[in-house]
Amino acid sequence: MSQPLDLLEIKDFLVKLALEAGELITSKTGKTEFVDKANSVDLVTETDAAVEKLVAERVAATYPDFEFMGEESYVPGETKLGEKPTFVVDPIDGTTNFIHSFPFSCTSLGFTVNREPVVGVVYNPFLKLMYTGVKGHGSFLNDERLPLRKSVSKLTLQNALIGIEWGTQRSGPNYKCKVDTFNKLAAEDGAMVHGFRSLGSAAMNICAVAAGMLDAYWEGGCYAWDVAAGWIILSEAGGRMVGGNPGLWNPAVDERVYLAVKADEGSEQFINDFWGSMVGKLDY
Ligand code: LIP
Repeated sequence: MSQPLDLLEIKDFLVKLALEAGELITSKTGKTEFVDKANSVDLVTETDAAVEKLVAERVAATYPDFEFMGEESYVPGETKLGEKPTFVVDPIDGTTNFIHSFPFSCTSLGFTVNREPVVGVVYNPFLKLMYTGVKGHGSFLNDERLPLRKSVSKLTLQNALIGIEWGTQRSGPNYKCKVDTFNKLAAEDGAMVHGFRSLGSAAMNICAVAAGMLDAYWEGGCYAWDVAAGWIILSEAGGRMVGGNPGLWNPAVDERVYLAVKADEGSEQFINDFWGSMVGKLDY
């Protein structure tokens, strides 16, 4: 019978690896040419690839029997997230931030079993923010347990500070759904929420929700590697990840449409109110 997984040992391995990856990331920021992927706002650099290579090599050397899924080696239609223990990695989440030297990029190192995130490490080497989460063992920002901020009032849509992203699709029905929903949420004759923030990194947005710095984060179009690590960090902080479309209470990690909500007694009502404010549906 295979040995039970030591999730805390895996977390420690990923923290050490994140620090090593962070050294590489900070050494290259502002010095790396970028190229387009799907279009002129979907960007990648040779540093993304170099960091993924480093992470993949360390994982293969330490956990040769586990699977690996990374953004830069993903092959659409071929790479599938299976039930085996899998490292689900975005070497640099917030690549556009990295290119612009805006200090909100991170390495996002997730670990799933049966497609469920169980260990997550998200490290922003510019601001020295190490977010960690292990199933059943809580989540932390550096040495502080999450959430850092207790709600001063019950979470409501009107009082919410919401993480959003424009993403890389800038035309078509998904873009229209986002823009129309942003407007409905912000407008005086809509929900008139307190505000929006776009950190430019799904992982950083989710960790900000886990910490209680954001009340929620809504996005469609990102992938399992963008969210896997943040997901367990969020849930171990008492937060909740539901789908980015109405009624999707239990999304898969590769659902590609997400709504992260902080720990709060009002979160279920918030989720229903948010979904009720959407204009159209996301389809990725
Ligand atoms: C980014 C995501 C972000 C999304 C961007 C991009 P990347 O990941 O974290 O949420 O809005 O379009 O996909 O490409 O920087 O690893």
